[in-house]
Amino acid sequence: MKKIDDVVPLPSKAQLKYHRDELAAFIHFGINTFYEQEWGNGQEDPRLFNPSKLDTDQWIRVLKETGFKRVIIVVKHHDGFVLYPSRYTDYTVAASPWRDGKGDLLAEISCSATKYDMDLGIYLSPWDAHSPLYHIDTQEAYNDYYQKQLEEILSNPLYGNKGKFVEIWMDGARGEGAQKVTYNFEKWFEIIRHYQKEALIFSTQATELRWIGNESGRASDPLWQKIQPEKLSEQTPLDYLLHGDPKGTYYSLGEADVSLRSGWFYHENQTPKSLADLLDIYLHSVGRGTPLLLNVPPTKEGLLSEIDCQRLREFYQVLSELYKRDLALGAKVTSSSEQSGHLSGNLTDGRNETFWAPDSEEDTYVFEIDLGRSCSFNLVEIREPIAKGQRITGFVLEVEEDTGWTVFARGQTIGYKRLLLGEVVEARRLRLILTDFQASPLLSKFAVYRTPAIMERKSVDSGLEFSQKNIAIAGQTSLISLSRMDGLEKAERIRINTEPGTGVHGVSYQDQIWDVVFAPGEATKSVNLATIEFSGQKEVYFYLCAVREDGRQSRTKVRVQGHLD
Ligand code: FUL
Repeated sequence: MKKIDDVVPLPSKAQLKYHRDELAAFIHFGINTFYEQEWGNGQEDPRLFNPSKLDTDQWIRVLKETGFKRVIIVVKHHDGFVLYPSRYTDYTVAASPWRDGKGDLLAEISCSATKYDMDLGIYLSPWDAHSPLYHIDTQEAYNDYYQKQLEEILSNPLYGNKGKFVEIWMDGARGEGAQKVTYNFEKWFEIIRHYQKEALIFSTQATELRWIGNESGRASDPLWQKIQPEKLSEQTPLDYLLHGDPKGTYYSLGEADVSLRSGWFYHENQTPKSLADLLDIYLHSVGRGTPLLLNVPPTKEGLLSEIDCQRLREFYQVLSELYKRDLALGAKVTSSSEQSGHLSGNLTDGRNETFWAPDSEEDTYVFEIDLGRSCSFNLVEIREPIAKGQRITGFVLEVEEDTGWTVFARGQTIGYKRLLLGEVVEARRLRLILTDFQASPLLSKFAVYRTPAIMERKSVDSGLEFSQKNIAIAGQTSLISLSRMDGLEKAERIRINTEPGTGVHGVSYQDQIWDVVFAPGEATKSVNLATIEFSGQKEVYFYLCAVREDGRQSRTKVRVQGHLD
């Protein structure tokens, strides 16, 4: 058997584990929950924090039962309020009436995580609006304060899943008016590595995990799980985060984060995303080879709301159903080149560890997969053995229909796992052509599924169109109109709402929901969209989404340009 060279950079053991975990849950819960706001200013009264029915067992149990493999708890958001009684600040749960000031939420969730064996991570916001030390004149003392909190958490055996954390989340956000404190990342990272050697670090720097560049939970194609370390900073262009770098020298796993609801914190008037939306997010995150970090915010009472739990159960059920029957399992695969010990049959042997490798250097590699009978399907899963490095950068997938070979899907990167959803086709044979690769390609899996009906891609047109996209200048209110192209004869109520992109709710735009009622014959309605004044050159975006009574949807991206200072 020929030796198969690795293509560096390679994922670490912990990064590989996160690839395989696929699903992580975020929990935003804190003083903001009680103020029903997204960002606090650090002056919120801790006496309002009183989750009367708090039950972290419920949180973890539901998340475990619905397929999540790790949970990241926000221990401190930008307001500085801390969920455990810290020695280094009194702005904590100890100043609240909850459990008579004797509570420790981090200890409670750790206990639940240990009980259900759920991996745990923490979010500890580097920007702290409450701390009087958060000022450039006292930044050394501030860095020290943050470091002590890290140490306090990471060295305590009562915290984490059996004392262990798998992830430390250092958010990059900082308010417009906030001091430009320079963080001592090197020192902080050192502390993390000292106490929790295996924990992955998420930050704006070149650490194991990077932000995927949007808050809509969607990765891109191409998606490279590597970067050039010197290009990562607080100013990294979003596009770089979104795609990674084909010339990257450092393995950087993109994490696609999004909230189940429009806010990160729970708001009574918001509802969870539809099941169809969640599945679409899944296809664009996990289905592009990168983990999905889905936020499920508990209510003021301290429970995951029943409607959210229900949505998670539906999500889990559809995914379980989806993977139940691989139509290509055991299928005969022929390829233009294969190496003994790494034959193309490895693609359909149902095992992720075995893989195909070519025997010769070619410009393209072609595989033919024979399902043995004509099947109807609409989803194909392809994997590279990512432990040996990411390689493929162009492919075409075809199916043989009555009329001959037609393209089912095309793409650039494959990575850990690529899911390709097309319209339902009826075929016996599929053909995969690898057209571009950085090094001799390898493949570990090829599977074919017929998805549950809710995932079926229908080529229906929403019949809706937004006017004037890319309109807003920070602080302006803009009139946006929505036109309907069909169903004019009927009265119809259409819900329009804002959804996060890279713009943060309450910072660059207001969360808004409009229920516009079209009268019979009426084709166009307008709404007033408010953006918030923020300075800085950066452009951010969010979405406007319109949903018709019959479920058809249309989305438009709204770009917001900050004011020049
Ligand atoms: C952002 C924060 O500003 C949001 O509030 C939220 O925590 C999100 C996950 O990260 O940068």
